Amino acid sequence: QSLISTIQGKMKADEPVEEYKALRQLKATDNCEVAKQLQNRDKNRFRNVLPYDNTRVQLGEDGDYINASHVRIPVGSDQFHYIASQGPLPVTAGSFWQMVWEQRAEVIAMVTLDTEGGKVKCHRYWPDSSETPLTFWNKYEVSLVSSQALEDFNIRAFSLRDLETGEVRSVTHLNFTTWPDHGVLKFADPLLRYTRVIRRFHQSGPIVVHCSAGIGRTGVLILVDAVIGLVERDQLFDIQKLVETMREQRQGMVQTKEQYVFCYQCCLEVLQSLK
Ligand code: PTR
Ligand code: PTR
Repeated sequence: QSLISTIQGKMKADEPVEEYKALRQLKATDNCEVAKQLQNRDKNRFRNVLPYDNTRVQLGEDGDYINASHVRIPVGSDQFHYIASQGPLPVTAGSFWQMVWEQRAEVIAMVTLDTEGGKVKCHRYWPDSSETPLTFWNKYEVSLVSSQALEDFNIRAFSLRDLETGEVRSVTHLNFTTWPDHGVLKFADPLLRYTRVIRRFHQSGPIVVHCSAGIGRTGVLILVDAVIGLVERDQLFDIQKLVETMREQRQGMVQTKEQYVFCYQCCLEVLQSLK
């Protein structure tokens, strides 16, 4: 209750805007050397959105490169574990499925369309028909099991098979379809419904979240999901601190001022819905 009035007071006084400005002053906490190596350059969708060396997701025994970062939010002595990733490129789709496999992710939350306004935002790294599985590197086979289109998001069930060992796992793909990049949603409600579905499918392992660059919309979604988790565990939270924690692990998380204010709106609605 007091958290609700604190948040309402801050929003009335336009404090989130000031907080966001302060967040922009944060210094980089690490280098992005691996992301900049010559052999990895083409694996980045944007030259200016790179993972830190320390928190990047490492692939295989050699620690191969993908533009994705571990984002851990401390919760008491425990933590929520997310992976924030760029939208796969044609050359990184195999690495993406390798990451999903190795990290034992059960849920992929995709918060972009593959094309927006005629521009490709993300490579379609999944099969559209159950008759045509996709295979990457003769190692990972992805088959569509079922798909369901809802108003603001699509739910797809995939089976992911390691062709070398024959082991099969289920992966749920939740694609939010009504959120343009750099933009915000008018209402929090569709996103809150979406996070509820994420929580229904997620049992263990990191939740893989990606948009196009993997910082703006991805940042908002992780923040809102973490806040719901914190509230459910009766923990207090501070939005500015949370974004700071996220930005220490991946640069630019919650990219714009409007997205930051939208986080406040979502958190307020989460708290109010509990009353
Ligand atoms: N949706 C989550 C919840 O159950 O509250 C929040 C959460 C996210 C919890 C990640 C745990 C997470 O990571 P792990 O599965 O690694 O503990
Ligand atoms: N070069 C682009 C820019 O700075 O605008 C990179 C970029 C693109 C950053 C999209 C964020 C973007 O949004 P999102 O992380 O939500 O895909």
